[in-house]
Amino acid sequence: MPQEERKIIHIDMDCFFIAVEMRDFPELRGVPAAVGGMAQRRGVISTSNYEARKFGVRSALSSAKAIQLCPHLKIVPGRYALYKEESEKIRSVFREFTDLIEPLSLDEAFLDVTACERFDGSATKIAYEIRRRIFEETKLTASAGIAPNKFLAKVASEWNKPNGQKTISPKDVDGFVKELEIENIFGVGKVTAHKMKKLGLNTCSDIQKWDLYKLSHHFGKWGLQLYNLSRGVDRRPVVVDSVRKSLSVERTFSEDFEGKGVLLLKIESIYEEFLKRYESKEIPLKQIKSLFIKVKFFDFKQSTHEITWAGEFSLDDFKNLFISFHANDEKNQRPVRLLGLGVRLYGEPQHEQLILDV
Ligand code: TTP
Ligand code: MG
Repeated sequence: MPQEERKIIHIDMDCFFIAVEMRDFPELRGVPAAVGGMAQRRGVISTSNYEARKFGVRSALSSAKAIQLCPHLKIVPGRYALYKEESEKIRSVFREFTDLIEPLSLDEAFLDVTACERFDGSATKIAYEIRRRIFEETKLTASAGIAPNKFLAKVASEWNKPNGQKTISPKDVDGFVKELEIENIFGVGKVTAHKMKKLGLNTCSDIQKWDLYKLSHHFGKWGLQLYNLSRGVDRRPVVVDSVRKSLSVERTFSEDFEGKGVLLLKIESIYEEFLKRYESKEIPLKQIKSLFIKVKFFDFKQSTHEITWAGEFSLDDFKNLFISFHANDEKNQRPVRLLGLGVRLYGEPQHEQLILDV
């Protein structure tokens, strides 16, 4: 099917974590507020409400800096299990409209509604209804972007945030991308944007003036991507992840922890939970490819440590994995905000290997 014929919706909840808190605690409404760790414990901001954003308080900023910028900021600890529950409710709403759902995070997903026949197939009306149903179920607001592909749908969902939506219909694509600044293209971070601007590329229409050869010369393999995206062309499908590639359990702490001893204790309790999940899924041992631990530090930098594996595993194997990771580099001893552990799996069930005696 040509990409013009697809109808993609990108849904993104508005200031998700703090929106949940404002819903449950009215004293946080109308004043600058954020979810985050304590400043005294070198905590960071997970997200902030719009009142706080006016002061420059944003995700990943240290809480200490946030209070400097906005002295009357109210910082509350996160309730991650609850955010996950709300996320589940949102996903059930999506399933009322399509099975083609690609979640990007707890609060964000792409939906392919090309085959959805409700509202005479109008993706704009479907998006309104999805947002209305989300509000009915959670009392939280979402924004939506509706477009012929993922790239444009995602850009569009930002356009009328919060609690709004924008449709880019196929006939509007050309006009829309012409004005679009390069920072909106996925994959263009600060460094690439700087490089592009030095070359005189500020908007998609600037990129359109370069031929594929020139783009490839300057940006390598990425040149083709730029060529297409600057014209609003993006053929990536909405991918439903059906084959399980890993099984893991992770936990975000309400405060940062450091020190091998305390983190090993955390590993013990996470492992218990993991084992319950593992056993409930009846995954055969031979499907295990590797064991891994995942660590997110107080500054949101993230690292995984992995070891190839075959056969039985135990708590001690994960503990040893953590100990070697911890000892490997001083950087790995920074305060930790999230710990996870799990197994990676072979994509397809592995067949018994036949061993022949000769
Ligand atoms: P986002 O969708 O990036 O942000 P948001 O929903 O808070 O705000 P917006 O209205 O602009 O969409 O992230 C979703 C949630 O993920 C956010 O509520 C908190 C969490 N998060 C972090 O914990 N740390 C981070 O650095 C980011 C970017 C998000
Ligand atoms: Mg969001």
